[in-house]
Amino acid sequence: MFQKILIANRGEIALRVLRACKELGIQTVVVHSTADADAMHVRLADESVCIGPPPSRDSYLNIHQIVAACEITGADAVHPGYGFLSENAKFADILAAHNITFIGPSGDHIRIMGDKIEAKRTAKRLGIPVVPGSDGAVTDQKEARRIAAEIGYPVIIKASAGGGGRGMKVALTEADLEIALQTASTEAGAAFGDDAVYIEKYLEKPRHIEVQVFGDGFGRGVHFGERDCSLQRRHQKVWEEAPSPALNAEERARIGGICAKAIADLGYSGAGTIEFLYENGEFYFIEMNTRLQVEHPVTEAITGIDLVHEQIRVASGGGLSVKQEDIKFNGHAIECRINAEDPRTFTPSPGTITHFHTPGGLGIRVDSGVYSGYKIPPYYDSLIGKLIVHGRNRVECMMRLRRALDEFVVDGIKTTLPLFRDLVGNADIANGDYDIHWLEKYLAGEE
Ligand code: MV4
Repeated sequence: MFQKILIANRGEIALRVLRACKELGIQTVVVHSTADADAMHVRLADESVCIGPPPSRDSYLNIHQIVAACEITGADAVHPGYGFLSENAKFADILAAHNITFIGPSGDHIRIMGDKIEAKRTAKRLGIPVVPGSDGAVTDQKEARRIAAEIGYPVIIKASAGGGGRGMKVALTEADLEIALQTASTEAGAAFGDDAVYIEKYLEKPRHIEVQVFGDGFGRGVHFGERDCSLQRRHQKVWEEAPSPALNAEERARIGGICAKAIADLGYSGAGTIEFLYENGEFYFIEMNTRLQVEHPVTEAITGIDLVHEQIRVASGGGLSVKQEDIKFNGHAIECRINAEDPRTFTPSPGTITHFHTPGGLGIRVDSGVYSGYKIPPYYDSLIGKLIVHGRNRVECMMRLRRALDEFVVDGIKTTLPLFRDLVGNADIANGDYDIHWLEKYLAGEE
């Protein structure tokens, strides 16, 4: 097991990882920018190293500073959290070259999944169902027309170097195809330095369902069920839940089994998320994330398993603490992302939190790095905390969520709490009846 882990992140996830390290008896080092000297995780860590000024590229993305901090403090592993360097293959390779363990998959696995064409090809080879479309990059208009005619309109053009909603264009008919292909490719070249694009059948009303997987690094793979993350705004998740209100146990076991086997065959190590669009009872792979995700606590709530413990165990060569048959699903969990933003316009609202009171009681978890008197710096994303609620079933979970939202107090800044108080009283949400477009329509006043 590791002696000392360096946490290369900030905010609630840095605290989340720090807690796991403490429980495992592992020493902690945090790196932080000058803007985060007052952060909770900096206070709670055994050691801290200031690695630069507020802009991320000069601090949380500065690989050389982070490697230097490892060497100065004698850290034997790095946990990257999510965002920042968590899916940076070069970072994983550089740490390996310095005999420091990256708590995550190999640089090669990160690289494969970062290239969306390669990821899709790999998924298909491993027996994961994918969205019908081109087999690889599409360059000329004639080929594009042939593929689109074959799969049928509407189609979507996606950048291979994109992901997470960046660099996509929809063509409703052949009349839109030429411009969609041209602009998608040009924009991808400008944004990512890679103009490769591919074509898929455009699914009009899917849900976003993702499967939590783990590889143990010894050729075994397991799944921890799915999360439904359909409630998004501009590709930012707002509300996530597990299990998905749309799936039954049979569908869960089937798609979970496919994903676990794929992870085993890939020889993957650590936590991963396989993302699907789900429509008319069918799953269609879109992307794989090679990190721990923001919404991992809903999976922890329904399985009772600490996923950060598992990441650390796997990275240290100790394997997973559970086999597939030990992973049991219990009840229902919902996560609300509390952002320092206007609840209607989503304009960031940094500043001082004058009063912070979190809800408690059975089934309530709050993951947050903020406190009364804390000043939110304007340089980073606006997530200030996550409310995760668990119940024996979805109805009980929603009852508890409504009560917990009533108790939650954040004064001094605007937050997205009022949005959740609206959502928890909405009939479609109560019925679990929503797709990936529901939230944007609701915010536009159409639902
Ligand atoms: C799609 C799609 C419809 N059809 N692919 C957006 C983020 C990126 N991960 C994939 N995305 C989509 N891919 C096909 N073939 C619709 C979306 C999409 C979306 C997906 C998940 C959650 C919210 C979304 C909002 C708009 C579009």
